[in-house]
Amino acid sequence: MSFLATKRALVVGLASKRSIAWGIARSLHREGARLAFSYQGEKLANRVRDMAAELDSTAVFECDVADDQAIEQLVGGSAAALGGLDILVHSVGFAPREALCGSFTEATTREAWRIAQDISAYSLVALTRAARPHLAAGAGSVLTLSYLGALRPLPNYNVMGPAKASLEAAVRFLAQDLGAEGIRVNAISAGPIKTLAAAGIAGLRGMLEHVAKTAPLRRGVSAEEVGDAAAFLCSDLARGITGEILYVDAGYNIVGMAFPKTD
Ligand code: NAD
Ligand code: 0WE
Repeated sequence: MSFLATKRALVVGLASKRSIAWGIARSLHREGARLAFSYQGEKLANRVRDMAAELDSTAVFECDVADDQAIEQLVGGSAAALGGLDILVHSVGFAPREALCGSFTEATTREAWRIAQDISAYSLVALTRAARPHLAAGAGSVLTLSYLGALRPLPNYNVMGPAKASLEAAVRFLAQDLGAEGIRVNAISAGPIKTLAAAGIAGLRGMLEHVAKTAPLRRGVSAEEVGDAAAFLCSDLARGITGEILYVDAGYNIVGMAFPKTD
């Protein structure tokens, strides 16, 4: 199909082959997009460089999204390497580990709140502002990753819930602000996937099993399925869609009450 031929994409948030960013990058590449990547911290440099090479990319930059100057250099370097930008993928989230277990009320410190909001939500605004002058007039697309905890309390997700709520509101404000320039801004709210960011979480296995029992499709979702939805949202096929949160979760979020099997 190659519905992303001619498109140039910057993907932020690649850490391993389990990363949702990897599923997205592979789908974008399959549909013909040219890619640039960033990674956080020197330790990831070689791994991300090797993964980028598998997708025919040598445009790889270090960027901690807490650093405004690093964001400017990343976006400038990527736009220079690709000759402009059409797509920005933001697949970054972080809160201090101590805040992600136990009582929300007790675990949510001022510092954990600040860090979660800064890295998980504000970074979308900062990256989008840096990308704005480079995004192709009339066809730019920005995509971020959210989770159901934005709307509903889930065990241990804690301070990340308000951070995702803030991220989803930022999607709507950015969409309204940049729509006049033809830049679309959307999010995918993915079901739980065993990535590095999820792996260390107590009770993750039980959550994956619960979703697989409860979701309308009676299974979880993969990073590849998120990647395919991302490729659509970032393409001209989705030119009428902006400010939207698209659920890629096997339908889990629509269930009101699960019915135990009776037969
Ligand atoms: P992951 O660990 O593979 O990716 C998270 C990325 O965030 C990593 O690449 C990490 O380097 C990056 N990151 C964290 N702090 C950073 C910083 N200061 N500067 C730059 N990069 C930083 O895990 P993932 O599950 O692929 O997460 C990607 C996105 O998907 C996150 O926004 C996450 O909240 C969201 N999400 C994940 C799930 C899930 O169950 N895995 C479900 C829904 C949404
Ligand atoms: O958004 C996420 C990942 C959030 C996350 C995870 C970590 C673990 C390591 C943010 N910051 C950190 N900081 C660390 O030090 N997900 C949707 C995956 C996830 O995270 C959970 C989940 C699920 C699912 C946390 C608690 C409960 C469930």
